Amino acid sequence: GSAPIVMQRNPMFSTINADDITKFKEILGEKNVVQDEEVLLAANTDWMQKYKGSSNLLLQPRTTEEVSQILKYCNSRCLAVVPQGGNTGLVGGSVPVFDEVIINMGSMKNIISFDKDETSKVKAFVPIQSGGRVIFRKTTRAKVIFRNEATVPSLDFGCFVSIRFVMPLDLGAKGSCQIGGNVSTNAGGLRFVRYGSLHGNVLGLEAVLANGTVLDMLGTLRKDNTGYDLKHLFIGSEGSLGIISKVSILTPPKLSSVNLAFLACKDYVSCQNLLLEAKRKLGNILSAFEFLDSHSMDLVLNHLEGVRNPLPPSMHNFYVLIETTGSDQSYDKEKLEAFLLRYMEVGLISDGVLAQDINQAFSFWRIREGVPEALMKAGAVYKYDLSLPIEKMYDLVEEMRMRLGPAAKVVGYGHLGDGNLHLNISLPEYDDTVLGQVEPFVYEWTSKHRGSISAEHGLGLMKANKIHYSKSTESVHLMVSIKKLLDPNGILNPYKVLPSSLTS
Ligand code: FAD
Ligand code: 2HG
Ligand code: ZN
Repeated sequence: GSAPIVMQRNPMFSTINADDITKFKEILGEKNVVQDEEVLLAANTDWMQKYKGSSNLLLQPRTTEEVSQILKYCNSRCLAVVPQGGNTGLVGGSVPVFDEVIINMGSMKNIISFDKDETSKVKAFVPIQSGGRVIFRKTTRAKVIFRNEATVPSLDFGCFVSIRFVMPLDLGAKGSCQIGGNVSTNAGGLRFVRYGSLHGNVLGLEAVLANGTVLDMLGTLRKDNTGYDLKHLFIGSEGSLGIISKVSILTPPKLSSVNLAFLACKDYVSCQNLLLEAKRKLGNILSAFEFLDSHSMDLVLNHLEGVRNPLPPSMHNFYVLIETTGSDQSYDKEKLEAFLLRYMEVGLISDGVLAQDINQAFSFWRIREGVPEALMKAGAVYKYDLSLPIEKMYDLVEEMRMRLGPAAKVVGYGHLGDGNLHLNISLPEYDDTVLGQVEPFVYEWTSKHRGSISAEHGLGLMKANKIHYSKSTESVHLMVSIKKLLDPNGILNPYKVLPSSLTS
């Protein structure tokens, strides 16, 4: 069963009628106004199969102009909408709560242009990625170097946009998620430790406001201090302020030398110290530092086919993936090997292997990236995506394990290099008694340690009413004012991000 959501539909919103359908068909053409039950069932259900809406209508715009016309009409009729990308979000933000119109962005996937300047920083208007492949259409501008279909990112180390450049973002959902969804959630992912936040990597964007106004903020400059930098409002606003229709993003050069180590550590303190040393000793070649506990490893081994632990069976409590990316294969490899040897000698590393080829590297990544999928297959799951001081992070996992006893599997993994813990509680089925033991404890604990209750997934529906654990009353009120200014009828992704009591 799914988790029940006790909430009232906002009666201010209209319901779809035949005239609306006619109007949408006029704007989009017959086939992009979707009422097919099977398609709607999938689009109403989130990736975890936990949140389910009951929308009867999905719209597929192909251009900014179409998005603008749809929103203008919905706003005039007070029809609520939910923008949807790849529907891989983990906080119930990408599916309707009631009968909101689903605006699916999957058809907007063109690369508009691709430039490289002398310093070889590359700016690209990147499309929306979809369906397991990045589809690159030929475009009109001369500098475009992509052909129709470029690399399949899920088979490679990173999320490559071409032979020569990489996306500064990589995450387990790369086969399905879309750039628009990534930017709307300000996704973090596996290379954050190297490339940093999308707030730094997104150079510009175009957004369509609730009333249909198109905001062109599609700059490609690195520096631009002319007034308030409005694009940042849309990065991470989870579809509540506007629909992102275009993005320009930095794509750093793809470096030829990538090395990946899969390591075991006896305790959390060793992982933590290893991170400090890695930042110091590997410096700028460090491109990922991820961890998982043995409970996460067990889940992956039990629920995913073809996955095996590359290290001989032993009582390892933690696993760490360290990736380096640089430009000199022999130098980088030597550097990493020397690092591993040294920290094995002093006991921070108990065992480890270095990937010998791309297939092996892929199989190591599969273990880490497979944890969410294994958890989903294991049954019901409560997910907490927390930023915490690194030295305190795993205490929470242990306290939670003690608190819940053997009835629940409590697992901890995540982006250790960024202080981002993924605390997951796995149960055969959803259980309100267990949930009552977990919440508000987990939020209070996080707040007490001045952490964030959403490091990278957003607030969505799950945590809209929990924002005060991480943000001051004054900040929340300013957010509500901004929401009301940009979307006075509240049609954009209602019930999400901000507490409903303040927005409706
Ligand atoms: P959706 O899920 O469709 O939407 C997410 C939110 O953005 C919704 O609120 C939606 O309304 C809004 N939205 C979507 N498109 C637009 C648009 N064009 N304009 C305005 N609003 C829009 N997240 C991380 O941060 N790091 C990870 O490492 C990571 N790993 C993941 C691994 C797996 C296996 C899965 C299933 C998810 C993972 N996620 C991760 C969460 C999720 O993939 C990201 O949040 C992703 O960025 C969502 O993109 P999407 O296209 O699927 O968006
Ligand atoms: C990851 O890093 C994702 O694997 C998902 O952000 C985290 O499932 C989760 O809690
Ligand atoms: Zn993550």
